[in-house]
Amino acid sequence: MKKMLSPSLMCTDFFNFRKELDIFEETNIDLLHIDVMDGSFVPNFALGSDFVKQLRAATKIPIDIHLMTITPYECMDYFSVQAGDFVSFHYEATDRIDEILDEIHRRGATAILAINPKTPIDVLIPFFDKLDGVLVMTVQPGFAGQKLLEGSKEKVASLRALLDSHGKTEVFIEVDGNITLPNAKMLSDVGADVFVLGSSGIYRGDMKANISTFREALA
Ligand code: S6P
Ligand code: MG
Repeated sequence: MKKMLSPSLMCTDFFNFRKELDIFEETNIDLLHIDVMDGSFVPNFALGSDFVKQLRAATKIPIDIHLMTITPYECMDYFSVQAGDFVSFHYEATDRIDEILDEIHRRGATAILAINPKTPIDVLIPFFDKLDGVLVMTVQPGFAGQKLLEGSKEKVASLRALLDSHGKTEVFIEVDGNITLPNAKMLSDVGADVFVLGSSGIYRGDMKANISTFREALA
């Protein structure tokens, strides 16, 4: 699969959001990463359903919704999950994983199971047949601006090997948290496909130039 860039809109300058969205359109950005935080699964609050509704009306760029909530099933209605969306939810947050994966697919969306830094990769095996992707958190979920956790590279490499050994070569790996240019290259080399770009990725300086640099480095 081609390498995809997914800017984390939680890191946006909301007073300049229209300009940033124009840049994403001009640079043909692949996805828009929406962090949904409920103050329970993570100790913070982030983007909501009204924002997503307006975003859908403003752009055709596909949405990459990252549900950091204890109610991922219910969120699918609130966020009108639909064909073309990428949707991730956390292994640690629910025991309705099979049901949620089925519902994401029923809606024509791409189903991604997310795992926290401390969650081992083998918990994913029972769900391999239903997964389109896995989101590997490379920081503790809840906040932007953290440092990449030790062991992230090894975790992505082992996950790629585990998926491949089960014949799941088409299941992609998304990485989220402190995806700087060097970290993106390092994780790409061991099998990451989708890169969430936040405060340490593209939201400093010239965003257009930053996006081109990532594209060239990951080509
Ligand atoms: C964290 C969230 C992420 C952040 C992103 C920010 O809980 O899921 O998507 O928004 O990691 O990027 P950075 O470069 O500040 O870590
Ligand atoms: Mg995220």
